[in-house]
Amino acid sequence: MEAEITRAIIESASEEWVELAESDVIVVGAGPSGLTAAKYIAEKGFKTLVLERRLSFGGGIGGGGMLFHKIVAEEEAKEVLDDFDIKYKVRRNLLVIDAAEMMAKLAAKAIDSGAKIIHGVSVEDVIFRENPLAVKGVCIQWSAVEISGLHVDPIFLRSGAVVDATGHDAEVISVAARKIPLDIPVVGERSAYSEVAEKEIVEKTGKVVKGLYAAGMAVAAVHNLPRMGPIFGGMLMSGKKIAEIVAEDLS
Ligand code: 48H
Repeated sequence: MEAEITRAIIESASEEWVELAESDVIVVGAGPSGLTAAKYIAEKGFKTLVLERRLSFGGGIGGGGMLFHKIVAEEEAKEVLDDFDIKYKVRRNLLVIDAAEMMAKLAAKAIDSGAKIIHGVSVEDVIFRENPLAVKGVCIQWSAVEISGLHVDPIFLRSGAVVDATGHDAEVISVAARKIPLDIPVVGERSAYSEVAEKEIVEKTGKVVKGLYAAGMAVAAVHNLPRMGPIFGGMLMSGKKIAEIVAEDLS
């Protein structure tokens, strides 16, 4: 029995990993922007892989506002919330949402739309080509290896598009900006200015270089935009917008 458990797990995981060596789209980060992007991209029929460093979904959602288990969104996010069947209550002109419900439903709908989500994997670099400059995939490592500090070489996953949905540090774009001539200084986000921050992030959501895209707080890091605190509508709308842009570029 024990040997069969091991065979069942390793056989089925390995079969899938062989398939995952190439995807249409790799979304890095299973936070609000990444999960939203994954759902809308996958439901258009693109082979979509989400890589998440942690062993959980939702990125910054679970922490709510300073560990109070609620987050908020503005009116504009209603359409996306409805697409995910996420409930809300209106209070002080804001939509108030349960953090646990949002994490669970974003993940469930992304998976049901066909996106594959793998936990415990970190993206540490990109694959690139020159003339014209383009990102062609990512270099990945088990998060446990990353945390251990052991020197273990990564493996590669190719894709037509890579979406950096890694949050405040824009990890994928930052490493690319250091190592290939992207011509963008990733200077980081600005201090809080909630009235404008979400709108600006959605506006600037888009392509960074051929094959590499920014969604969610990564957009603020790349474009030096203000943060907004625990208000998440902009993250959802940024995820939806990047899905439309990526789908158009890949079609
Ligand atoms: C694999 C990685 C890697 C990597 C990171 O932080 P997130 O929730 O990101 P967003 O942009 O979808 O949402 C931001 C929101 O949570 C937030 O922080 C807000 C609104 N803040 C406003 C404010 O003022 O503070 O999720 C990113 C996910 C996390 O789960 C990371 O573990 C994961 O990406 N991740 N996964 N490889 N290199 N880097």
